[in-house]
Amino acid sequence: MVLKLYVVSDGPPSLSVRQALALLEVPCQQVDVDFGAGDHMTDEYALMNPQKEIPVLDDDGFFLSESNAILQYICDKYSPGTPLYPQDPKIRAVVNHRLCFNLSTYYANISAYTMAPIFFDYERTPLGLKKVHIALDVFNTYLSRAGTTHAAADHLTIADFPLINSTMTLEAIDFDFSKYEKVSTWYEDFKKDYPELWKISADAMKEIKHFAANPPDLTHMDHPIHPIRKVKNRRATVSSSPAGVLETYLTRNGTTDVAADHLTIADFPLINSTMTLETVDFDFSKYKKVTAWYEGFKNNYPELWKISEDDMKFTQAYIANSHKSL
Ligand SMILES: N[C@@H](CCC(=O)N[C@@H](CS)C(=O)NCC(=O)O)C(=O)O
Repeated sequence: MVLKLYVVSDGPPSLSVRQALALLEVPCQQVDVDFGAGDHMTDEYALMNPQKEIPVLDDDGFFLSESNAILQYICDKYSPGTPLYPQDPKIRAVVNHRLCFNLSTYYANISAYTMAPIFFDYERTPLGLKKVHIALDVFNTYLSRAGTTHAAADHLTIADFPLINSTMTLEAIDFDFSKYEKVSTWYEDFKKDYPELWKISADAMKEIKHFAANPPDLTHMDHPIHPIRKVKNRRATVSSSPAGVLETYLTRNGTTDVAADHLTIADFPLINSTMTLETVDFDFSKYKKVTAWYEGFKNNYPELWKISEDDMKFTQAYIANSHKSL
């Protein structure tokens, strides 16, 4: 029976196994697990993997989870002697070391900072950032000390895949790690030297970038560990009725400005309140009088409007950045 691999399309551990299978040309049926739908948290899935994590390999009823164990098993069973998982005890030990280092430290620290806040209700904290730098610094040190072109040897091994995919999640959130020169060179070399393998990571990176910009709504999920982020609907929280009331006042008064046929101090706070609607792109054009008065203010008092406009631009930039860093 053909191998089956349960994967999540943007999950670094799944990507690493897919890369090994692709390189070794091991036929395998990929089964996409819908993470958002919680497919991996069902009792049925727990029969394959009680950790309820993705990936899982199904080799004719032999179920194996933990991507490192899957990588080792694929090489041993389907390509014994492959340089991807060297037989020499010392080289193999270094490969195993790098796999453990990734699982315990590198991926653990990095994914808590890159991935977890995209999908769940976690903040990116200074402590989290410190841990990312520690992970990068340690890996950089390993690469410098060993002086190898790849993570564990002077050729590609299964240790490269998980470390590449952890690093890829940093690129996905535009995290600049260029000061870790050895890591940077090794990462860029992988892209150049193994374009087919890199494509597997690159496609996932696009998905992660998309989710970083549009955090998924997982409010339906009852996760045993991760806190679920409440979805903020900025538009829905903006009440339209105050604009409707102002529309009524302007209609009833029949004045060009809010309190008279000329500018008064009453216009300033009302302009600035209305400006906050424009700040979040709230469409209030159906309030014709409000719109005419608001646009009239901009045209008639450009110097005064500039004070409001500067504040609006500042807030918009702030919203855009906080959204980006989710
Ligand atoms: N140690 C595992 C980690 C696997 C893992 O964390 N997978 C994520 C998807 S990328 C997962 O299944 N998370 C379960 C969850 O958050 O509910 C491995 O390397 O296989």
